[in-house]
Amino acid sequence: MTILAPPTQRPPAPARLPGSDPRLDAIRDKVVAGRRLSLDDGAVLYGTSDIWGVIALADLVRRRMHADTAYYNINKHLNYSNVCALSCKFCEFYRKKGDDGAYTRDLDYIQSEAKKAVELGATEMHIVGGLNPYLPFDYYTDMLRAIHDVAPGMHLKAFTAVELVHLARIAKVYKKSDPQSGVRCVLQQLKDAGLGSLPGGGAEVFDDRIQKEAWKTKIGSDEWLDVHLVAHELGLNSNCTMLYGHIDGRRERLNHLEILRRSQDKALARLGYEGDPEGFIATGIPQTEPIAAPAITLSGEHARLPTPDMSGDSAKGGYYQTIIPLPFFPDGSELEHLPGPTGLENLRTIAVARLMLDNFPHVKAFWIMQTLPMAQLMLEAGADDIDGTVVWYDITKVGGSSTHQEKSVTDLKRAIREAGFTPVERDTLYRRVTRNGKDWSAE
Ligand code: V47
Repeated sequence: MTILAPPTQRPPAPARLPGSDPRLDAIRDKVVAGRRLSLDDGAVLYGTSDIWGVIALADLVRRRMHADTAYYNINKHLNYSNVCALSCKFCEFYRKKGDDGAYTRDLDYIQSEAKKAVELGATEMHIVGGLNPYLPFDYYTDMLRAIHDVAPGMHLKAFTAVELVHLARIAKVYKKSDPQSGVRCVLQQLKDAGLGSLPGGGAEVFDDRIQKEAWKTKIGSDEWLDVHLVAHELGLNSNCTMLYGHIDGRRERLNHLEILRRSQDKALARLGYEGDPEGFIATGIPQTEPIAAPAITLSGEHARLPTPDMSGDSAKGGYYQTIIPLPFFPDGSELEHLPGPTGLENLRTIAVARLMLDNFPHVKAFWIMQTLPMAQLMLEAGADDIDGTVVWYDITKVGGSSTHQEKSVTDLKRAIREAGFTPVERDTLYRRVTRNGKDWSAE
């Protein structure tokens, strides 16, 4: 017979659960107080075996910013050409002119895709391609105008920083001595033609060693950051990515996040936000001159940054909206011999990004690359967005899937609800969308 000990004789409850890491206590105190984490804190978050402790901290930040909201959108990706002057080792998308499967879409094709997007009720087209040396600059402005002719309300999130430097070169306005002015010139023309924001691609990992080994001839971190700075100055919002799990290490990822965090500090300082010594954001007090940026931490409802006004003189309100950690897919690339990151590394990386990027309103688990089941889990690990319905995606094909990678709104909402969150349709600028059939309006 088992005799239960009376309550007074039970051993005291352990101070922490088995497997939990005491080093996370000090980090939790900082997170609770809204203070910025250091790179050393980041190394603990990456190094600890208590991955569930890390996830719980990221969830705390995510819920403080977005409660149980999880965003999705109705969008369509368009890859206008896969012909590329570069041959990055991680990329299975690029082709050389004349190769099997090389394509460049004409304006009729692009317009018909835009019409299909309207039929689907899409609010966004995400448009990127290779650095095609055979297309003139006019192709790009004509493309944006052609889409707007048939889809006037569509937000065009288009062209990565790498493409924009390429466009400045083919438009013959690029000067090595002053790369920003050429990029400003093409961005202004693209904006006049209907460009709405910049996607986050092409950032890879900001590190010279890795760049030399895996994407030698691509622009480096300084130029990538310059392009986004100019976009922000022109009132365009942008996103950023981190391509990880190839020849990079965790320390390099943390450096990448730190560089992005500092870049966002500057964008928010230009917007008039002041850093608070205690870490919590002080609401915007406009400053006359852009300053060396203080650390600015977003917290609570302040995670809702103002939608930039893209017109006239007030067009200086751009910032990074979301970080999208992208797990490396080896298949078909020159780095095919590498295994790619594991599911737990993907979960941890989303959580670390949420915790380190305290001045980013959003963290996206891009379901196409993470898979929808993993994106569901990531909503509990710091992510508040899973991207959209997508339809066709040509850059990575997970597990041998075709370019047709589509989810219905019902699929996305079901996945979000099942994970315990409330699905909210957003537009590209994270405004809530209200629908009446195919017609929609944003907040
Ligand atoms: O720039 C290329 C990456 C990016 C591979 O801004 C690869 O909302 C993994 O930037 N394995 C394009 N990744 C995707 C992208 C993106 C996606 C979703 C939303 C947004 C946004 C941006 O894909 C490229 C590159 O970094 N990539 N090859 C690969 N084998």
